[in-house]
Amino acid sequence: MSKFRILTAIIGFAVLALALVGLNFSISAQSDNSNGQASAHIPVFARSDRACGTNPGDVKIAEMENDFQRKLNQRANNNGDKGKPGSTPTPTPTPTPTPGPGGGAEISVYFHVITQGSGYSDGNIGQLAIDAQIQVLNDAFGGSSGYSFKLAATTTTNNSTWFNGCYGSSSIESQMKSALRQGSADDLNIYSCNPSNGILGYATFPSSYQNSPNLDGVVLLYSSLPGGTAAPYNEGDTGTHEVGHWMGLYHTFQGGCSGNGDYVDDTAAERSPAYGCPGGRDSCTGNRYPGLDPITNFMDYTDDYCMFEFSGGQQTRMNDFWTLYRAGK
Ligand SMILES: [Ca+2]
Ligand SMILES: [Ca+2]
Ligand SMILES: [Ca+2]
Ligand SMILES: [Zn+2]
Repeated sequence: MSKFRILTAIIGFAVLALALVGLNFSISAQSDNSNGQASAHIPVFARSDRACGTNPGDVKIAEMENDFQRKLNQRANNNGDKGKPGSTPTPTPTPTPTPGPGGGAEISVYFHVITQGSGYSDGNIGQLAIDAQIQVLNDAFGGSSGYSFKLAATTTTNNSTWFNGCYGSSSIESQMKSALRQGSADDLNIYSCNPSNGILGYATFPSSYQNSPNLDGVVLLYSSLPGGTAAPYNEGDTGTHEVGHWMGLYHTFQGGCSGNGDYVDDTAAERSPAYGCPGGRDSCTGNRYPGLDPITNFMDYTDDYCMFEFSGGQQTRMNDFWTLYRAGK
């Protein structure tokens, strides 16, 4: 390519980017009432709006990873070092790279629909959307991951406090989940409602179950389910993403370009969330950070159509968390 063509391409890209920013701004500015809907509960998402409420801080992550390593080491000691002379029960600092045994299971899903009335924008999403969400989970976690999801029960609760307060108030969250949660550590409880602050969903991590079993599960914006009104986040992959957290995964941009990132080796480091579907994005560069950003990964913030995969390392991590924290528990 000549210098002139490169320059032209750069200018073209800059113009396009500015146009997109402008578009974004106008959508955000009008999002309250420009879609002709009387209800304020139908969100219109600008491209930069995906927000997940599952954001553990460094201290929490260190706690979870320490606990995870302790359990991995315990398992390694039980399996490999039994009776070996000189083997010591104290945990070694080296992580065990062996993939988790087993992995894969049929997971019972308890789906809790929270409403504030009978209309769609009141959260009354209908059975078809729930069935479609289960199918999306099966497509995402089936195959080589080997997890399938089966709807065990659906509950519907008309409670506007729970519907609008299902995120951001620990007392409302606790009240709602304590009243509705079913099953044990290996059962998935999903709540559909209207989390505030543009949050599309949030989840609890496997290690949280032991101390807070009642809070275990996934909360989803009702309109993020397949066919919902939260475009471009309405193909059910908010559900996939949050169940990914529930299975032990962090965001692909966790930790940015430094440290352990998302604690998965085969997902390229990523400085910040990717929105839309920015092909070719490379936010951590140089020899230490080979590979383009994992924008097609379910654990990034891209549009639903753009995210379609978990990496092999993520599958291994999910298997380890499944067997150590959830299976049969
Ligand atoms: Ca990584
Ligand atoms: Ca890179
Ligand atoms: Ca997708
Ligand atoms: Zn998330």
